[in-house]
Amino acid sequence: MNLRKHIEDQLPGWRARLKRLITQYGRVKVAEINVAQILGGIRDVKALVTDISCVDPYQGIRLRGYTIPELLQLLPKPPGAEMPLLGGLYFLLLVGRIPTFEEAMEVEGEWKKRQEVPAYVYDVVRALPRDTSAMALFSLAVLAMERESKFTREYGRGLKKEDYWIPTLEDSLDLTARAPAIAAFIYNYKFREGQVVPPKPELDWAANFGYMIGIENEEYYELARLYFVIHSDHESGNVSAHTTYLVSSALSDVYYAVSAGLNGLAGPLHGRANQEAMEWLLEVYEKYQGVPTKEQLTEYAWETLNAGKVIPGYGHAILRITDPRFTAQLEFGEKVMANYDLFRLAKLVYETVPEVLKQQGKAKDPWPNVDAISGVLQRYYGVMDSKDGDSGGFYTVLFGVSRILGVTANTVWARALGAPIERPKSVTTRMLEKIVAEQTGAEFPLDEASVYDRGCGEL
Ligand code: CMX
Repeated sequence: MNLRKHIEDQLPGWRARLKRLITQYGRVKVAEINVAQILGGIRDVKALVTDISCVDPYQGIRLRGYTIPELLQLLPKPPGAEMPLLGGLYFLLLVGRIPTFEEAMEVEGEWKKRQEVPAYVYDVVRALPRDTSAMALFSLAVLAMERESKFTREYGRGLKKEDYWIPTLEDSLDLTARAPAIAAFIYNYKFREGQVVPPKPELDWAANFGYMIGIENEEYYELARLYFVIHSDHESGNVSAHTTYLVSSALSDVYYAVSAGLNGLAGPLHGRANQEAMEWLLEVYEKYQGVPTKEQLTEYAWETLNAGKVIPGYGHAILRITDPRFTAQLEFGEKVMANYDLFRLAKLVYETVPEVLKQQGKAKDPWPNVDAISGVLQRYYGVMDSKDGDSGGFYTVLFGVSRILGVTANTVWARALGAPIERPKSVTTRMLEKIVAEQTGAEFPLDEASVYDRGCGEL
C-alpha cells in the first residue's frame, strides 16, 4: 500500500529530529505553569505535540498547514463536485501533503476494500433500546470491533516497537472505512426501519454516508464532504483528541482509544454542543413562533445567560475569532438554503449573540464555533438528531465519524515516533498551598484531619 510507503519514507527524518531535540536540548524550558492553569483545565499549557494540525487563535485551524478555505480549494474532488474527497483529506492528515486525485482515490479504494462491518457489530447496536443515545451506540459499536485489532494480534506475537505503527495504520484504515456505515446503521436503527444499507460502489466515502441514510441527493453529498473535512482534527488538546491520544499511549489499540475519545466528544461542552445549539435555536423559534426580531433574540440570549447556562455553539478555549469552520458552513448554507427559516435564525444569532457575550464580559471568545450552525444544515435535508424526545446525539455521531480521521492519523504518527505512555504528575492542594507559601509568604491553615498532611502533602 502506497500510503504506508509514504509514511515510512519520512520516518528516518522525523525520528532524527526528535532524537536530537531530546538528547541535545531535552532540558530547554518550553513553558511555565501557574496555579490558575493547574486548577483551570491546564489551559494554554504547551505540553502536547502534533504535526497534523494547529489552531491559531486568530486564523483558526490549519490541517498540515492549510486553512479551511485552502483545503476546500486544493484537495482533490470527485468529478463535477465542489467539495473534496475524504480519501484525499485522510492522505493529507497521514502523509502531510496534498495528494493527487489518483492518490485520494487510492485511499477511497482502500476504504472500499475494508468497509464491510462485521455482522456482530449490528447485533451489539440492536441489543440496546432504540432510545439509547446515538453516541453511546457509536462508541459501543467501535469498541465491539476490538477483536478485529491487527495491532493487538501482532503485539501479542512480539512486534518490534518501531513497527507498532504498521498494524496501527491497518486498524485505522479498517475503522475509518467502516465508520460511515456504522453511523448510518445507528441512524437507521434509531429513526428509520433499522435497515442495513450496503454502500454504493460508485460513491465516495462521504457521499455513501448520505446514501446509506436514505438521502440520494448530490447537494447533501456535498454537505457530507464539507462536514467531514472540517470536523476532522483540531490539534491535540481538545477532549476527544487528547483522550484518544492518552488511551492509545498505553498501547491500547485504536478501537479502545477511539471509543474512549468518542465518549469525551459526547459531552455538551464539546461535540454535543451541535445538538444543544440546534435545540436552543428551536426553543427560540418556538417561543417567538418563527424567526424573532433582533431585540427579542437579545432578550432570549440574556435569559439563557441569567439562568446560568451557556449559549451553545459560541465561545472557544483557543479561538478568538469566528471559527472558519462556522464560516465555511455559513457560506454553504447561503448558496443552498438562504431562505430556510432556521438558517435565517442561525444567521441572526451570529449577528446578535457575540454582542451579548461581549457585554456580559465572561467568555474570552464571543464568536461562533463549528457547532453553532452544523445542525441547521443537517436538518434542512431532514437529518434528525433525535426523535420523539429520545436522548438524541446523532449530530455528535456525525462529528465523531469525521473526528476519527484526525485522531487515528495522530495515533499512527504517535506510534511511529515512539510516543511514550502519558503520565503527568498530580499534586495535592496542600502541595499547591506550600508552593504558594514559599513564593509569596502567604499563610495557609493546616488541616489536621487531611490525609494530605500525613505525607502526601510533602513537596
Ligand atoms: N455562553 C455563556 N458563557 C460562556 C460561553 C458561552 N457560549 N463561553 C464561555 N462562557 C463562560 C464560561 O462558562 C466561563 O464562565 P465561568 O467563569 O463562570 O466558569 C467564562 O465564560 C470563561 O470561559 P472561557 O475561558 O471563555 O471558555 P473555556 O475555555 O472555559 O470554555 C467552551 C470553552 C467552548 C467550553 C465554552 O466557550 C462553552 O461552554 N461554550 C458553549 C459550548 C460550546 O459551544 N462548546 C463547543 C466547543 C467546540 C467543540 O469542542 O465542539
